[in-house]
Amino acid sequence: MRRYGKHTDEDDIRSRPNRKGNRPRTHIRPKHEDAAGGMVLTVDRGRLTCLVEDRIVLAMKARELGRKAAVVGDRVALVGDLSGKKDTLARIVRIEERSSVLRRTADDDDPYERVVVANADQLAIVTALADPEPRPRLIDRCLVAAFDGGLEPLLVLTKSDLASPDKLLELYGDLDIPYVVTSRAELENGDVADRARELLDGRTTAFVGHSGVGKTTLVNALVPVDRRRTTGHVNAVTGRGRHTTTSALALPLSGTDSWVIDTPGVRSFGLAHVDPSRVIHAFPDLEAGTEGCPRACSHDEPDCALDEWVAEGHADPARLYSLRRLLATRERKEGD
Ligand SMILES: Nc1nc2c(ncn2[C@@H]2O[C@H](COP(=O)(O)OP(=O)(O)OP(=O)(O)O)[C@@H](O)[C@H]2O)c(=O)[nH]1
Ligand SMILES: [Mg+2]
Ligand SMILES: [Zn+2]
Repeated sequence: MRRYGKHTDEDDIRSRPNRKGNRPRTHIRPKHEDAAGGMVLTVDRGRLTCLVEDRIVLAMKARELGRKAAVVGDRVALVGDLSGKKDTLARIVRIEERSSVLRRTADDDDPYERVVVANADQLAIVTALADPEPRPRLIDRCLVAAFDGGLEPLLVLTKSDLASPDKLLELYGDLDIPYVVTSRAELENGDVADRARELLDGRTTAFVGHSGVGKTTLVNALVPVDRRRTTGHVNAVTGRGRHTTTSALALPLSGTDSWVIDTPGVRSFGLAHVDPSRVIHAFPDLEAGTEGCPRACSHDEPDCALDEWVAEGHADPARLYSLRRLLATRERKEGD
């Protein structure tokens, strides 16, 4: 598995620090043994906000990192002014190996792969039960990205004050994927925060989903008041959010060793980087049924054992439809 994307958000940003007064360049690069460790909290146009010990330090990528981009959640090594004082800028000289990588492409045929978040343990796939309408296909895509990137999935179904979770839970409730259902009232009286904390405790959780599903609202209910971010409104006509959140941000949960990472809403979750043979892992209810498949089965051919598996009632036909649709969109786009 390729651990780093070739193309990243930062590729087009060529940092040109003020050359004047710089030390002459040598061919022997220092190893930066004295560099301090930090964590990237957010990235804004080439400026990375990092947590170094208990200080917030603004930094930029050192030229020696080349095209490699640091993303939210990355553990990095920094040199330079680490005081965190106003108008100081440190340099990131190393990106440490990542324990997980959440990647996506804008579309299935888009080679421009971006790393959304690094080192998260858990992917909270946030879906509103209404306003905007739930779209299981996005859930399936996020599940694929989670399994592929080494994150454990968590389903978060929001706005249960507007619609019942029953239909979605029929599809996803038995998959051994933990889930939480939230509502406006429970967000406000703190119940959600208590229940969610158990699932978030000691881990780093990235929240993803369509715009307007309530990612930021939920994250705000979890973090201390002074850390809260702006939330948006869902357009009454289109039923879509307004993409209120524009950048990913890592926030600590108080009193625990846990982080939540709020991310901007996505329209789609392209999976061009995922090998088709790995897609089935995100469908644990179907994976068991592939034992009877011919070798290298595409799962969309006459001898595929999944039709029988579903006919025998082992899995919901909608799940097989979703798997095939996902595989088909990927294949068609890859073929041309
Ligand atoms: N009725 C209801 N509304 C909610 C709930 N949770 C969030 N909302 C509302 O949904 C709207 C969008 O919430 P946000 O938290 O900004 O959504 P988001 O997922 O962060 O959206 P982006 O930042 O655009 O990706 C706001 O008006 C929230 O008040 C809920 O449980 N019930
Ligand atoms: Mg938001
Ligand atoms: Zn098959």
